[in-house]
Amino acid sequence: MKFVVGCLVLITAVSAYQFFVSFEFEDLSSANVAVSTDGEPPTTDIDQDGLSDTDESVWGTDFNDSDSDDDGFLDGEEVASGHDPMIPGPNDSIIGQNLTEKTTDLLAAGFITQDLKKDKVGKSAYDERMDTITLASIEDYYKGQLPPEVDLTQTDGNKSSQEQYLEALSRIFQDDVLNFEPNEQNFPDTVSAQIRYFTKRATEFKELHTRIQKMPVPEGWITVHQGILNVAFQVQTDYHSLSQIETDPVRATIALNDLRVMVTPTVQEILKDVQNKIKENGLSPSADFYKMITLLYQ
Ligand SMILES: [Ca+2]
Ligand SMILES: [Ca+2]
Ligand SMILES: [Ca+2]
Repeated sequence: MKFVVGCLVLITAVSAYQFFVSFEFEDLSSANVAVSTDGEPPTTDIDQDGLSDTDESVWGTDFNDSDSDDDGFLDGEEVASGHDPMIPGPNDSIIGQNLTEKTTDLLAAGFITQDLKKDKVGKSAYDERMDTITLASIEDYYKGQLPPEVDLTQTDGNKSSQEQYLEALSRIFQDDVLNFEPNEQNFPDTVSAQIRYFTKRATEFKELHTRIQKMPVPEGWITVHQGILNVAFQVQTDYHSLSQIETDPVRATIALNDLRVMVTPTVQEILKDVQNKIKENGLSPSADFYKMITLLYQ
């Protein structure tokens, strides 16, 4: 267990370092919340709440009401800070408690009670307690990523409904996923723009999750489908957490690690399942579908 924790801390530290050096620090008080991402055409925001009219439909909020759940916080403010704009506060956090505060509290308690005084407790007890604190944050993070229970519509598992299913998946992925990955040209270079970028991506993955959830699923594909839904939810949570870089850097660091290290193997595992099913059931998906698979494997 200790080795695993050590590796996680190391990976997280390296990722965090690369992440933070890419930042140009600036005053966030001037940040304008989630109106548009740099380089993208501005979208309209009729009620001026920081959430574009298009994004309001993803969140199910009213584009004519700046505070859809009447809890005193603007819809755009809520999305950008990881709160649900349709559930009145205070218990409306999408991502859970502040992990930086929690970690700091645990460390402070350890120093006060002298449980974290290396000279007093010895090196091995000290190491063990530090591991426990690190693990507690990581565990809390993953507890917040438990995907919601969803009701899926099932269809029969004949060949044509399976092929239709793959086509529908391929369309959704082409629309919503394959143009996501930031590269050096389109990744914003200021903190406020990066935060808007992460918030925007979270909204896009929420939309992806909703679209996939509504698809009819042929018999035999439920596990694959559930896997895809879970990844969409996981990535949505990761982007929400990354957007909290200023207020909760511990959470953002774990999220970055999750996106870089945990998500890819899960996606590849699902793609392997999909390919096996195509072979087993003698399906012939279109060329577009294979193009999507190739792109996702990269
Ligand atoms: Ca709006
Ligand atoms: Ca509100
Ligand atoms: Ca709310």
